[in-house]
Amino acid sequence: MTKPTDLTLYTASVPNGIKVSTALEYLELPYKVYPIAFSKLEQKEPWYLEINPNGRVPAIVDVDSAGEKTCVMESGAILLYITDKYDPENKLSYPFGSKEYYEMLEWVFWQVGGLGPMQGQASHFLRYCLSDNPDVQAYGVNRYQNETRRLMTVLETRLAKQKATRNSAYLVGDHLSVADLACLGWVLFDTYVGIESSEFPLLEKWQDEISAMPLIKKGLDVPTEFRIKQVAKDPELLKQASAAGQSWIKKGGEAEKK
Ligand SMILES: N[C@@H](CCC(=O)N[C@@H](CS)C(=O)NCC(=O)O)C(=O)O
Repeated sequence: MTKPTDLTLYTASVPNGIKVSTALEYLELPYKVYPIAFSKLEQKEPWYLEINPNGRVPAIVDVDSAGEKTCVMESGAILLYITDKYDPENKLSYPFGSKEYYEMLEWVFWQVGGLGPMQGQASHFLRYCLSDNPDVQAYGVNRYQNETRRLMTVLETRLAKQKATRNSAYLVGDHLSVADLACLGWVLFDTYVGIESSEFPLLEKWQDEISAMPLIKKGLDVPTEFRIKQVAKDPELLKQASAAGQSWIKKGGEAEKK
């Protein structure tokens, strides 16, 4: 069985969500989308916590033809679940046990343990900081923007090495894999955290080329049109995005404290 019978993706138009929708689209798998409304704190509702006890997106529920239900949370685990189950031809992965398979794991784990959390904090302090103290904001922006830049330098260096040693434009092996999609979800939000794409020329070319692939483009537009590059360049749209984010982050923090 290489196609899901009944798979639902719970997601929003955010870095961790688009990692999964781009993978599902690239593999041309059938799936349903349930858009999670952050403004209504739907990600903290009891029914959703049954699926993802961490109260975050993404999550998937995969019901097989025998009615057996599997819930998976954590974007990295979801990407590996999808490729393990539904990518037998390794279009977006590498054969289990191969050198490239472990390199793919390295970059997926590197992203979920490093780039995601650090860039998420850069985004928090730059766009959604709830403190009125400008020193608090400046410290957070400085610390996490610098760390995000350092991590993007690691990606830039990896791409240079891949080009030199394998003549490859991808993070692992000779083709696109979930390692690229895990990182792409965040790299596309670079300008939003005050980092110009042009600071990292290889990474800029990598993100432009991958996001222009028709199936990837389709996945970026799940559950709504992907507009972060436009938003990041428009002061009015940025103001609206910050205000909306601050509002649910404040309510979400209070709900989680309870
Ligand atoms: N480690 C998790 C992180 C998930 C995460 O933080 N998702 C964010 C969106 S990018 C979210 O759901 N935020 C909602 C909230 O904080 O309540 C993963 O990789 O899936």
